[in-house]
Amino acid sequence: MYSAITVSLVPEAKGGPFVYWSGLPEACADAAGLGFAAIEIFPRGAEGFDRAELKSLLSQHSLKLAAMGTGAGWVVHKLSLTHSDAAIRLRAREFIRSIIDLAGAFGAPAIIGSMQGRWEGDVTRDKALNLLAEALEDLGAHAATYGVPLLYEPLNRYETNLINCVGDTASWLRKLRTNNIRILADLFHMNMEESDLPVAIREAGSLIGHVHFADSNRRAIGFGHTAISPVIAALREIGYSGALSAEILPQPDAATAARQTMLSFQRALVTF
Ligand SMILES: [Mn+2]
Repeated sequence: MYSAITVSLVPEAKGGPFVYWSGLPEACADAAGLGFAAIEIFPRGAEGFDRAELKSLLSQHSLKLAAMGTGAGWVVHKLSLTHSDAAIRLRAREFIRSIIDLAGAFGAPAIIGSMQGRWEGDVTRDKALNLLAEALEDLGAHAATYGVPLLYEPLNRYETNLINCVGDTASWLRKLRTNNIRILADLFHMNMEESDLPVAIREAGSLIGHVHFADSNRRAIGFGHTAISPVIAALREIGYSGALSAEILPQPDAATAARQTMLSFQRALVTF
């Protein structure tokens, strides 16, 4: 396992669960200074993204790119893979494809979270899940050309009505033709939806490809009431070797949230 911390480059997402908001140079310097191994970026889009700057910052600070989010497609452009309008669904897919290309060039996977949308109106739950499955087949195959998986994140009930639990996600993914989708286990969403976090992690096993490391209240681990040691033990048991990425609110401030995350690794005896 390795440590990672989130950076938002999307002003419209202000208030969202990302630690750093003041640009990549500051985020990389601070993350590396605290001993993080990687950053996870929430970009505004692939267009206009300064790839050369990212490459140079990662190398300068010996950081790796853990993953890139696609949520700006929803936050900024209101795109979703399950929208009732086929033209919007197509634009959603192209937006995600462009992030797969951007992250893939750095050997990192893209994340499908809020871009999954929700079922409503003319779109039944079955139809939405079929639309989502079709998109994952296509985008999962595209991610494979970079030798990376595509990450799918089950969200809590207030953010989607499609699939909320890790176990249900695992059963659903096992029915797809592609074997290149991995589950993003977000401990904040899981705190709301699972009856037992370690059990859910063990059940999904090798399908887990990324972890959003957040406490029950979306703050740094240790600032809420999630028992983290059994979660770490379950991740060890399934042989998880991916990121523990702090997708958390910058509370009381970014520096304290980042430091608390590092402290929580030490307290849970996570060694990298
Ligand atoms: Mn998340």
